[in-house]
Amino acid sequence: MATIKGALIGCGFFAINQMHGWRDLPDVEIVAICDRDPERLRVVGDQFAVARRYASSEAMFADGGFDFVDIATTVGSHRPLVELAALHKVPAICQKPFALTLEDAKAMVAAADRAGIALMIHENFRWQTPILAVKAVIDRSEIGTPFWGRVSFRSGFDVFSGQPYLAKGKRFIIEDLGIHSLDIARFLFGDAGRMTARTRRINPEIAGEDVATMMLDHNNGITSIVDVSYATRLSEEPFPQTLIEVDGTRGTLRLGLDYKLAVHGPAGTVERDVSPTLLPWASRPWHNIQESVALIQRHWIERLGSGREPDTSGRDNLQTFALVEAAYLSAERGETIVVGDLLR
Ligand code: NAD
Ligand code: 89V
Repeated sequence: MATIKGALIGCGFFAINQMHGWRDLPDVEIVAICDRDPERLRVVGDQFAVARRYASSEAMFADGGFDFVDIATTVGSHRPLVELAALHKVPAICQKPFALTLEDAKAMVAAADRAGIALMIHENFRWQTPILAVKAVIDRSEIGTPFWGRVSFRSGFDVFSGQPYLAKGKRFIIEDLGIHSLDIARFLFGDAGRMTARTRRINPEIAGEDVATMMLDHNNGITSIVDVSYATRLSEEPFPQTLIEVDGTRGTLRLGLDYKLAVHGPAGTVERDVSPTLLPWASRPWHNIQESVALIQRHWIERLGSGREPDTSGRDNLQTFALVEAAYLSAERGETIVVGDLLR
């Protein structure tokens, strides 16, 4: 198989994981990188031996020579960079959050469609091994038909030390982390038509909300709670584990701490360890997220080859992003929001 050549824009905190993931994939090579910060360009270029280095994304696209671009910058640059990729007809992966606004996200999907390029959002949490294990239990009907679910991420981890920009935005936990949890809720329970949310800011040193409780009415009748907090001090710090509860007509499942999955069905209770693999370049406690990066990248390469739309395409992620917008609107107005109204 011929080598698939990629380029990466944004050589910051999280891009290191993406570069490791790409390096592990046979037949994929990152041939060019771009960052407006020369130090980040040097660090990542040297670590991964990438010779072509650019301060300007326009210059990198003008030189070309790659089959896809991986956009790993923070949200403010996502729309212009996806539009630039579309202009050059280069398939693009864009980190979450998709965009600053739902209008931007819709414009990005339209630009990709017009250019005829694939657009995938790097929404990796649904690719985590424990989440895939939960999905498999539901799909095998081991607990019957789900009627209620909870997707929960509660932590006191100092996320701001690695990602200082998260302390500064007017929006914080729903946009940055809740977006993953909402996508998991969609992945497990289907699209949701109505959203009711409440938010709080507990940490006085940050600008945005750090606690959110969201209730989703899924189109198939399931009710779910998605709750996220970075203000929860527990005796055992669970970061970055997502805990899941699902009640079905014939049983229940509980994804608990330390990746323990308990399935209680008609024949009794079975407990399994669904821990993620610790990849050679990964480090605890991030290994769950890091493995999911490798898995979503493999998915991208497979879909690029087959021409089929990726599972977390831009089009798919509009639904997740609409839930984010709906949650903020609901919390602000104290009302339930009809999600479909935002997508029109
Ligand atoms: P960061 O600030 O550490 O890195 C971003 C880099 O992009 C910086 O080096 C910056 O100089 C560069 N950059 C920004 N705009 C640019 C432009 N227009 N052209 C060239 N370079 C540009 O940020 P981060 O923490 O690595 O986060 C990046 C993205 O990854 C964010 O959207 C964040 O939400 C996301 N993220 C995702 C996960 C996940 O699990 N999916 C985890 C962490 C972060
Ligand atoms: O996935 C993310 O975007 C990260 C983290 C998991 C730490 O919230 O910001």
